[in-house]
Amino acid sequence: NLNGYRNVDKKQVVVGGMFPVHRRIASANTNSSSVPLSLGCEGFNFRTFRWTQTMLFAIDEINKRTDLLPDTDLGYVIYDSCFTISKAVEGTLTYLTGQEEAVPNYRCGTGAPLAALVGAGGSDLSIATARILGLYYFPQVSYSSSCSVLDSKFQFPTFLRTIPNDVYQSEAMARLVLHFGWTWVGTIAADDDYGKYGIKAFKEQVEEAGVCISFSETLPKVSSPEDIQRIVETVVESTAKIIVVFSSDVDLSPLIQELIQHNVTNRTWIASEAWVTSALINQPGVSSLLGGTLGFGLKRAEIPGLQRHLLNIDPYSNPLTEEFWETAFNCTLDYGRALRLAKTAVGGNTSLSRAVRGVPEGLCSGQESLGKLNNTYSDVTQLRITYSVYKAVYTVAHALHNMEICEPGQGPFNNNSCADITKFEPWQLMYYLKNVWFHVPHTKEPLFFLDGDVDGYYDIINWQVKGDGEISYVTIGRFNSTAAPDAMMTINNASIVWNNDELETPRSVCSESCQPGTRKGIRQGEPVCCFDCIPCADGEISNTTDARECIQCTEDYWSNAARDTCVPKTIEFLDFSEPLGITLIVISAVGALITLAVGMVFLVNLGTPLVKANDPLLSFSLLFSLVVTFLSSIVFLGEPQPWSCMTSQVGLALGFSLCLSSIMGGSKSLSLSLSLSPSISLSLSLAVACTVWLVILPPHPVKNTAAQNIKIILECDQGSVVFICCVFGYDILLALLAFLVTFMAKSLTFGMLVFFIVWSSFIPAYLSTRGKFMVAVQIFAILASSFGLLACIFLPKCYVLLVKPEFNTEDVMRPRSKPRDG
Ligand code: TCR
Repeated sequence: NLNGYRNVDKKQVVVGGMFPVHRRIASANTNSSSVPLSLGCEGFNFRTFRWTQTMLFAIDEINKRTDLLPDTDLGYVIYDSCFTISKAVEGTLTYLTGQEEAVPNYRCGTGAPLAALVGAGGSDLSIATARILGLYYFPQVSYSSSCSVLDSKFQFPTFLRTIPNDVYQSEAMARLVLHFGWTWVGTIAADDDYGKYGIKAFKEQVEEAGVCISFSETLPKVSSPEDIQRIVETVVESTAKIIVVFSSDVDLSPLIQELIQHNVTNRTWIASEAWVTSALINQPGVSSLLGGTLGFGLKRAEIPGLQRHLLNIDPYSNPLTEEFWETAFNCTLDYGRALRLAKTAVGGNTSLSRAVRGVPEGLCSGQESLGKLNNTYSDVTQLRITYSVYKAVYTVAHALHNMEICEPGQGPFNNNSCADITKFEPWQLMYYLKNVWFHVPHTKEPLFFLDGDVDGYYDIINWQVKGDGEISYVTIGRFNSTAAPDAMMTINNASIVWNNDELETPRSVCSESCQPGTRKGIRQGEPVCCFDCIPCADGEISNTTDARECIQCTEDYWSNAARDTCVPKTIEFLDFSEPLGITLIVISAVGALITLAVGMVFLVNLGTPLVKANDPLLSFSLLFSLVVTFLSSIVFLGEPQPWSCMTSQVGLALGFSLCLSSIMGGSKSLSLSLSLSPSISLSLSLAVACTVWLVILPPHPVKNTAAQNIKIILECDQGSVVFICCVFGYDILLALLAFLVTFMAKSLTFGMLVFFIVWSSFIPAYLSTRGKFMVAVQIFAILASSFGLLACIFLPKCYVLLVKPEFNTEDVMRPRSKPRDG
């Protein structure tokens, strides 16, 4: 540990410092048969040693100033926490109680009060020390403990920090991931409070925004090759191209080494503040793995004079500088000096952090040039945590200064009293620390605390590989928690260089998004970002990308081939203008005309025996009914209207019944004197029934959307199935009767046979067609049966009347009709 004073004439205050100068403690001695000793440390860390020297530099600077603490000199005690909680606690207890044997106890020895502890490094260490210090209301100002749990003033009443709370960093990371549209990321966290809480906050924020976590791994605290191997496998196997790492450089470095061995490339790493500019990670050979990394760095500052101070340290001043020197130059310091050290070591513990190391070969003089040593210790280009240390020391100094300049009678304490800088209570300094407000020297940054925290400000740093394979840190944006929500993060996308000099922003999605026409189908047991795109079913569409559901088209619409819009269904009915319609009209018109012509022929030959023999009235009513049926077939055509629906079937039914009853009446065998009356009365009764039908449940046009998906069929709803069955059942009955009657009369049978054949083949044909062709089939049946009747009944008669009038005599007629008349 280091300690020192400058000027013995002034009042003195001691500031404590705690830095993780070593990376770990030496492995424990498990032998419990001897007195357990405090463990030594190993793994000298040049970066954190620079922080230590920065604290000394800042104290030196303050002591030299005449405007800050003019009458007081700051001393210091520095502990090495060895990156380990137990060491940090040990140091805190030593600091508070002064039990350490090897160094003078300032509190008791000189009466100089202890001010505050600057430290203790990682959050897990600070949490431990802050709990102990909090018991005594002893202030602690941390330069690197950023974990969000430390913001609880209830648990850590005397904890302040000059590094922003990690909630800001987690938010910034989440925004970064969302900014680039990455929805599939892997996370790696250190096994400490920093890693766990940091990654937890990040995950919460991105998952809320729909990002999925491909894997979450935890880095081991104690070296464990199996764990590292497992993480490497996860990283290699995962399809996530973005990996967020919340860890300190010390914990991450073994993984990075292993990944380089495995030649892992093509990933973009998101770095937390603790490793973003670390020389421990940025070693030669990482460029293919870590080129293009994006990360968050604290505010950077130039501290004039710091480099000179760093290069001018005296290797002999204390055990840490000695170890630094020997590690840096890989030698053993001058023999005489080493001997003296050995002597002090005989007396017992030399320091809390006795280094455990082999003594290298070769001697060094202590005159070696640090400037020539290209080492992260003397690199002052990335002063971020270093700057935070600098601010922490100044914070304590300014609080002490305010305490010193307190005017008696105007102080903040009981009865407006002041605290005495030579013997104050820790809580009195805490009061000044909380209310400190000053500009940091050189950078002029204003510094104050809000609930012990400072504002969240980060540079967004991009690792850009230069020609020679070296990596430079380029600031490509910034995050500022005090800005308006949408202005917090600014990124200059164009200045980013991605991994492997890729020009495009890398993509990291589990499944590509679903195009319109498809919907997301979840995969059982996988995160929501992983899905299949399932085409929409017939009649359903999706018009957005990544639709969760397909939308059913409304009744009159149907999906197009691409399934991305609903198109109106085509409307279908048998129109007059189309070829089939025209043909049918022509045929039925021809039929009607022929019927009329036959009527004319009969009228002209009214007096002839042939016409007379066939009851001209009945013939005319038969011809009339045929005209009606021919014309009724036309009504079936065209877009169905209320009137056409009502007339078509009814007209047909009436036409048929008139026709059939006329045929029946025409057969003399029934010997009905009034041959016309039965047909008229039969048809009349049907007409009454039809009127009832039309009034109660009238047929009406409907849109049939159910029969066919892509078409709307315009057709007539017959209103009542019962009625139409009755009406045509009646017709069938008449037809049967007519057939029977004509069969017995041995005349007209052929016409009725045609009629039956047509209508019995009509039924299956009708039932097996759809849409407008149903109408056509029905019309065909009507026309065929009407033509059949017309031809069978009237063709022979017209032949006689027109071609062979010589047969149209009483003689010819009589013998044939005589047996019938009986
Ligand atoms: N806060 C970390 C520790 C840490 C650190 C660093 C360690 C930070 N930055 C740089 C080494 C180097 C930020 C913590 O634990 O809170």
